[in-house]
Amino acid sequence: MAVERTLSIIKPDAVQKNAIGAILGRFEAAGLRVIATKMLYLSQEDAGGFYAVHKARPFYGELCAFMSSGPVLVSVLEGEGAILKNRDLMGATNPKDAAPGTIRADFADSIDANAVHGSDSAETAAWEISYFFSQREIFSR
Ligand code: IDP
Repeated sequence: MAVERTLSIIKPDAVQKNAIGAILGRFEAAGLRVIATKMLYLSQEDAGGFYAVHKARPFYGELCAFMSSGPVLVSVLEGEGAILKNRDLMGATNPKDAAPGTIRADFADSIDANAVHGSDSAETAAWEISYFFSQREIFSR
């Protein structure tokens, strides 16, 4: 399997719950490596630009407001099949549908406050990583 990079965001609800370490620990235990990370307080504009793909969706305003409601931890994860592996660790978007043992099943409260974001394709991952990180901030092995 190819070594990939993916963007992870620990959302404001999970940061508020003091779950940063627990969530990063799950990535590491699954063989993913944190090769860049930083804590940010997104503005509505930062969140809106990041989620521009969802602009036409009815929940866009709510999503941007939530993502700028408190600090987040953005990270780049690297490893074999990192994109799908991270999505598997996260679980379904709605925590009610998330499989037991996934991050969203264990830490998320609702479909909007759902603890984590993870890129959904290689193309998206490259764009999302460049949205938050410069090359000098990424430390691959
Ligand atoms: P994903 O985060 O599992 O990839 P997407 O469909 O890409 O899910 O949606 C992006 C984010 O938008 C979700 O993580 C969730 O926070 C929010 N979202 C998606 N659908 C709804 C909804 O129906 N109501 C409120 N928020 C939603």
